[in-house]
Amino acid sequence: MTWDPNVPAVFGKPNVAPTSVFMERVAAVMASGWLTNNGPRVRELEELISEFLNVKHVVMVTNATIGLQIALRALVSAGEVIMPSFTFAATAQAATWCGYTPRFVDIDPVSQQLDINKIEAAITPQTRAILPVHMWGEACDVRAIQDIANKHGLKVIYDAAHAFGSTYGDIPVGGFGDAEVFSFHATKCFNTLEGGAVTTNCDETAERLRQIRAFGMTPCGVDAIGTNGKMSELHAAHGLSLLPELPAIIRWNNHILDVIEASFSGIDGLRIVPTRYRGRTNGQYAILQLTRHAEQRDALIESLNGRGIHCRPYFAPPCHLHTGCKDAGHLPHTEFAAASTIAIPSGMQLSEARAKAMCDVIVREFHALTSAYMTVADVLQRKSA
Ligand code: T4K
Repeated sequence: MTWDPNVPAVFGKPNVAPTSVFMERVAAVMASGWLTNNGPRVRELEELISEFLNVKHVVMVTNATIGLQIALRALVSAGEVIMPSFTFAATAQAATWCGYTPRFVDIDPVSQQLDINKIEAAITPQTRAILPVHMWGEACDVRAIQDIANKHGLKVIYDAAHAFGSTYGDIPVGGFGDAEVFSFHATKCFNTLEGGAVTTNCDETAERLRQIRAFGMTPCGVDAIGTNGKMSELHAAHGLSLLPELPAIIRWNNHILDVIEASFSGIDGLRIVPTRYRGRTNGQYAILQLTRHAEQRDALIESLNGRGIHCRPYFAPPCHLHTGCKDAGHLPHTEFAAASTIAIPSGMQLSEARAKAMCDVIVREFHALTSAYMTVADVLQRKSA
């Protein structure tokens, strides 16, 4: 099959719950007279997710950004938090919003995850926590990270925004470190339109998370600085209606990722970032990297967008180059990843044949752009010779 640009594919296209199932729940919520603040659907979803992730406590929140803030507030006192710079702005902003200082560490160029060999050199007397990201759904090296944290007396909070349904070996992401934070934004394979969850196996942490989620209130008063991180019943209703579909979504995502990986295997200058070597993942992300000719990344995105393949650069610029964070110096692997990475369409919107046809277009456009570039470069070289 050839690619039809009139039937576009979109990075981030939401998975939506079956409309009739969702609308039935919406009607029940509206008739119930209980719309938010730890309502029955939020509690039901917390229970189902707790079972799914095999973790003791699940605290639903309005989004992962607020979830990260709540987890940091619950676990960390003022100081520095070690994290990757190659991540969504939310990871760093959650820490700065709470008054903590991000200490950015470079990534491993293969996995695009926080380089565990560089963590210890970044630890100072002010360091309080490590905030690694299960990048693109691949679980971090949780054992190595926990060893470093134990040795230095640090908390570990995982940004698990991408990793709902992923595993480390056979163990689901959700119970590692002191807490893990998931995003249930519309673009995630499982979503509550906007939403997220903080998970932990610690009773005391869970109690604190719940308290901070609702203004720091206890039955007797207010004894913590809290926020409003409560999820509404309508958001939970979407989650409840989509959750039964998740196993099929994960299966198909992974099948399409197989097709995409096979299509780029052996193509010089392009690779798919590996995401399935420490365990299983939700298969949601197909992340393409230009290992050569990264200067053509934006031109490639523009050309693909014009052909109905809607892609995005991530995460550019990386966090250490954001306003207010420009003190981390040079992080070479992070900067190269930010300049060379493209999130391409994947998952439920693609059939096998469409996935293959899409990849063929990407390879063809890459070759067209880079051979043109080589010609110009050759001309310039010849002129200067
Ligand atoms: N930590 C990490 C590592 C994260 O990646 C994220 C978020 C967070 C923390 C914070 O999670 P939340 O606070 O959001 O729960 C998107 C998502 O908004 C964001 O959730 C996600 N990560 C990030 C990787 O991607 P944008 O600004 O690129 O999203 P947006 O809304 O422009 O959507 C991207 C594409 O998705 C669009 O170009 C088209 C498609 N799309 C999007 C929406 C919302 C649709 O087709 N339909 C839609 O309704 O950040």
